[in-house]
Amino acid sequence: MEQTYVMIKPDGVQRGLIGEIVSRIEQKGLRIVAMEMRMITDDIARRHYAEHVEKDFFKFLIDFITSSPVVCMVVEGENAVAAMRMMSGATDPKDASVGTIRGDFGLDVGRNLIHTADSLESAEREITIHFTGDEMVEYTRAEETWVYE
Ligand code: D4T
Repeated sequence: MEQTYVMIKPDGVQRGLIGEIVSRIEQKGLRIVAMEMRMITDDIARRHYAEHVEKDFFKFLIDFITSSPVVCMVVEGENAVAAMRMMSGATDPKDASVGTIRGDFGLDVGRNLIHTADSLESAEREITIHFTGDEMVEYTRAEETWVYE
């Protein structure tokens, strides 16, 4: 089982897409083991997006992600990192396939609705930034014998 970090960005919250996105995660069969609505602080935002500090869109990104509440989650399951990236779609919604969250609901790269960690290493780093161990729960979903062989 892998764990990944997922965040519904301010545009996803403001556009009333929390339920839709959470529903897709549940319907995929993945297990949400931590979830909280928060305002991201400037400090947390800079740590989260540290790899982009030199990019010209960095200031925009920090301003955007701290502008309104987000929903932070830890999502668990087999191949959870890749599964969530596939469900989110390409970074720029203009390139994202229909059927993905960005492909179905987005139009602009600066309003791409959801963040999901891009590797296991990133997932571990991001989970540590956003959650403490005791904020995550351990359980199985009753339907899991019907999700996994
Ligand atoms: P995140 O990290 O938000 O899940 O997006 P991705 O993993 O798919 O893409 P990323 O790290 O390359 O980009 C981070 C974040 O920056 C915004 N962005 C990106 C932007 O505003 N302008 C740009 O030109 C790019 C490349 C969108 C996502």
